[in-house]
Amino acid sequence: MASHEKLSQLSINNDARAMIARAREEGIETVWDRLAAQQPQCGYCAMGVSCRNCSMGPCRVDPFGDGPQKGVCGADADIIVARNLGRTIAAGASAHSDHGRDILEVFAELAKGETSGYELRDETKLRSLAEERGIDPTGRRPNEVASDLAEAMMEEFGTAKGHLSFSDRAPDKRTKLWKTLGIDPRGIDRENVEMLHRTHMGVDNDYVNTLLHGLRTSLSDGWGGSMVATELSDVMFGTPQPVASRVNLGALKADYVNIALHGHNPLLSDVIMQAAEDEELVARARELGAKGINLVGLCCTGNELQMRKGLPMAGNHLMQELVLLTGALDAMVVDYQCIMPSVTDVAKCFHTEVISTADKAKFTGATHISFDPRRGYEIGKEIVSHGVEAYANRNPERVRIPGDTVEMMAGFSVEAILGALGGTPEPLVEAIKAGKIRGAVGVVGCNNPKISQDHGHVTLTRRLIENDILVLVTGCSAVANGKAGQMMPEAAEMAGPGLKEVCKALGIPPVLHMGSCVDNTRILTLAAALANYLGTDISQLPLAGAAPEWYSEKAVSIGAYVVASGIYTVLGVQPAIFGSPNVVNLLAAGLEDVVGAKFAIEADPEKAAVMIRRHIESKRAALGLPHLETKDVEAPSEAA
Ligand code: BF8
Ligand code: SF4
Repeated sequence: MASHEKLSQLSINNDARAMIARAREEGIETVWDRLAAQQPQCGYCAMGVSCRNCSMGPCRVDPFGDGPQKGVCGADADIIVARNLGRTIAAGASAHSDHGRDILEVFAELAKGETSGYELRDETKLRSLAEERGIDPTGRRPNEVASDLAEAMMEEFGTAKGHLSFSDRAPDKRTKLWKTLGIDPRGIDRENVEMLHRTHMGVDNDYVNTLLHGLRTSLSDGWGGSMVATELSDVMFGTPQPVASRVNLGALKADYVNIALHGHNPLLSDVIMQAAEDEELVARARELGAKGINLVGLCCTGNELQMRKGLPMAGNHLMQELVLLTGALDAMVVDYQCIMPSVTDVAKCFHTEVISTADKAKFTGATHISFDPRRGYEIGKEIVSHGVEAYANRNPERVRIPGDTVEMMAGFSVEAILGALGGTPEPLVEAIKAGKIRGAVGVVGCNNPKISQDHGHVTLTRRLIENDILVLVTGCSAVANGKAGQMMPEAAEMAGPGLKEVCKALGIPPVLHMGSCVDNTRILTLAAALANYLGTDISQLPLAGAAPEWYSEKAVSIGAYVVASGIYTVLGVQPAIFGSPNVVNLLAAGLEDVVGAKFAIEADPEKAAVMIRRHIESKRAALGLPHLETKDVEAPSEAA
């Protein structure tokens, strides 16, 4: 059952390869072994034509026409594929939006003075968010403003208001289009619940109608739940500013207590960072023979802390088992999302304690310490103390930390980017008009063991910057690009001449870290600001999105809201839609006429780069800007 592929086929990173080799030596199972054991994966499921929405089923439709063409209820491939995709979007949007609600609830309690370990760190942003919702902050105390803001935001989760205020950030042309199409999101929870309703047997039996609601559901994430998460996290934990950081398993230190913060929500991890500086805890670590306490990040909780505090990152999604294999991790603290159930199994092979913290995300084999914002700091200390005590059980002979860290820069919030440009989008717009920067692309999303780890992110990003395209990264893509050394100001040398000149003038890298996956909303906000500045729609700008190694339902929701917002998006992994040619045609072609953007699917990042460059040049041409002809874009990249 073990995977016998060459290490070089599994990851492009040396430290990952070293730890996969160790897992093989010691007979410890990892994600790659389990992927091999699952082969061949179900072809019906891969094409999206299996359904178990009711107990007349489960059913499957034969995409090649020999077997049944309809489920027991009569649903055909179009209906089944659309329903499955709709549910996938709803699951992803729900994950993001429930994260947003968790932040909002603590924000509301903070406003009432009922929390420990939290502050309103960005009062400027608090005031501007209040004003955006028509709440006048003049002469009022910050916590009163926060209280009103919390209440106004809570209304947008349900149906009380019927409109999401953040969607007003989008250009008028876009919001009018959403209304005309009937996909203007009305409430964050509402759209998700309605998707579950529509996909119950015998409700929405028109695949186009179901998919349009899929777009509306995703918009309730991008311009709703995720945006609430990003903006309130900034108010509570600080709006990111450029900060130096590091990445790789080398972020672990052999002579320190090492604690990894894994998951997505900064609510607890932020107080843990405060607690790790507690003198008593540091003294106890020294008493046990450690030099101190070292925290490292994984996945998006790590990104949140790296963006605001420069926390070093141990790695992205596919590093979560491998970080345990160093034998140097004393505790892995998890909140929720993207945490493989297998981490407790791997941890058992070492001394590492896995500590779960969210009551909605428990793990068999983990120690559960329930998070309570009223005792945030105290709980943070309790968790760090577990890590410190676990250090006593570490076997130094089993410690293997491969390689060193790579330097990277993080912290590019919209405020930081516009700040670097002198407070207005004008210099960026001028650089785009002049062709120094040809366009901008969000390269985002996960790792997926079906693709050599980080190959998609790093190759695509490299080809884009070489061709003067600014790249904005979030989530696991940011970590991948950091490891590849593409996120330091010096990486400007890898960029084409125009982008290099702009990056050098501003002292920024050609690949900008904009945060965690909920922070993809920063990309929406920036795109909207550019479009509004030019008095045009987002779909007319030379922009694109890409998710070269996506795996999660959240990534599907992100892809859908990016396209519904008018941005062409290329996926590197096939979604489960190929059992319905009609659905494929709608998503990869027809949507262009509906929302002004569409999906493309291309597994080879070299080809994806060419597709994106062509798209950007065509948008430039339509705007009357200097552009390249398609044949010039066909040419292989000079630096390749
Ligand atoms: O939210 S990029 S693997 S860690 S889903 Fe998960 Fe994908 Fe990473 Fe962050 Ni986003
Ligand atoms: Fe089968 Fe229809 Fe039930 Fe799905 S909803 S399991 S296709 S009968």
